[in-house]
Amino acid sequence: MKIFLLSGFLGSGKTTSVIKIGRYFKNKGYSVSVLVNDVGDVGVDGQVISENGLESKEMPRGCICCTLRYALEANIALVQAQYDPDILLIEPTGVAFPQRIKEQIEKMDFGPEVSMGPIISILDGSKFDVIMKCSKDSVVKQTKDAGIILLNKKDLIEPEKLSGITATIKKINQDARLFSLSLKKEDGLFLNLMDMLEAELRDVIPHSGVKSSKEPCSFGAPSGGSCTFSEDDDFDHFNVSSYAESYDINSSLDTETATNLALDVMRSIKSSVVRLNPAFLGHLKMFLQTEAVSLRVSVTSFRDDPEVELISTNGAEKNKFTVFAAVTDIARDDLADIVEGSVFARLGGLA
Ligand SMILES: Nc1nc2c(ncn2[C@@H]2O[C@H](COP(=O)(O)OP(=O)(O)OP(=O)(O)O)[C@@H](O)[C@H]2O)c(=O)[nH]1
Ligand SMILES: [Mg+2]
Repeated sequence: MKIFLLSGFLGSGKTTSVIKIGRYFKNKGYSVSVLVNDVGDVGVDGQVISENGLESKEMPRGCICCTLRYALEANIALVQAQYDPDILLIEPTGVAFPQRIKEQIEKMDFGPEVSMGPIISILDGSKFDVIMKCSKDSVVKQTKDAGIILLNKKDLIEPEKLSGITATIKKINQDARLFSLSLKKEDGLFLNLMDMLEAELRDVIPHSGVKSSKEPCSFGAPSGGSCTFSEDDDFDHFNVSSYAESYDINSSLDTETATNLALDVMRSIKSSVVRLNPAFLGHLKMFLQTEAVSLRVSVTSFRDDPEVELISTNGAEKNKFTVFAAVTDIARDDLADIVEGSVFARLGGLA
C-alpha cells in the first residue's frame, strides 16, 4: 500500500485533488481508499468523496498531526485489514503540518508492504497574495514540507502574476517538483503529475480493489490517545476557528429548491463572517443531500462568490444538510452563532 498525503491550507483544493487523483488511479485498475480529517464535529469532505465513487473514511473532531494521531494509526490499520488497497490517499485538515504526519506514519509499524510517497502540498494560486499576507509562516511551513507542490486554480490566476508566484514558491522550496495547474479544468499538466505519481507505484501491482479475505478489525478509541478535539490541537498558529453541524430536513426538496436554500444559507453566513472579519480566509462549505440531488456549496474567502457543484446522488443518505465553517480571526462562539442563526432562519420548519 502506497500512502500519499495531500496537504494544503483551507480551501486550496485538497478534496478536489483527492477525487481527481483517486478516480484516475481507479480507472487505471488500482484500488484506492481515502482517509479524510476535518477539525469540525461532523465532516463534509468524506461525504463528497464517497458520493464521487471512492471508498472513504472520515476522522472528524481534531487534527491528525495532534490529538488524532492514534486514531490515524488505528484507521490506517483498519483500511489495511479491510480493503488492503494499492493506494491510500490521506487528506489532513487545512491547518496541519504534513511533515509531522509523515514522520508519525513512518514510525507506525504496518509492515514492509506499506510505504509513503512524497508529500503533495496544494496552494491556492488565486489567493496567493492574501494568504502570504495573513497566514504566511504556517503556509510557508506546509510548502517547505512538500516533495510535490501543486499551484492550483491556475484558471483564476492572472497570467502576468504567475511567474512571480512560482518564483516565490521556488524560493520557499527549491527541491520540490512544482506543477501550476487547474484541478477543476482539463489541464495537460494533470497527466504529467499522474505520470510522476504512477512512477512512485513501482512496487505496487494493481489489484481489483475487492475486499481481501482478511477479517475487518474492530475500531474503537485506541488506548493512550484521545479521539476528541481538544486544546492540545496545535493549530493556533493559523488563527483559525471552526464550527460544523449536521441537520435533518423533514421535507423532500427538488434540485432547484435545494440549490436556492443552500445558496441562501451560504450568503447569509458569508455576509455575517465578512462583518466580523472583512478579509477572512478559510472555507465555508456545505453538503446537502436530498432524494433528487447531492450538492456542495463552497466559499474560500471574502472575495469568492459561492460555488455550487451538483453531484448525482448514490441514494445513501437523504435530506441531510451539513454545514462546516473554518475561518481566520473570528472567535469560535461567534462562528457557531452565525452558522446556527443562518441555518435556522432559512430552514425554518424544514429542520
Ligand atoms: N476555479 C477553480 N476552483 C477550484 C480548483 N480546485 C478547487 N477549486 C474549488 O475550490 C473550492 C475548495 O476546494 P476543496 O477541494 O474543497 O478544498 P480543500 O482544500 O479540500 O478544502 P478544506 O478541506 O476545507 O480545507 C471548491 O469550490 C472547489 O471546486 C481549480 O483548479 N479552479
Ligand atoms: Mg477538503
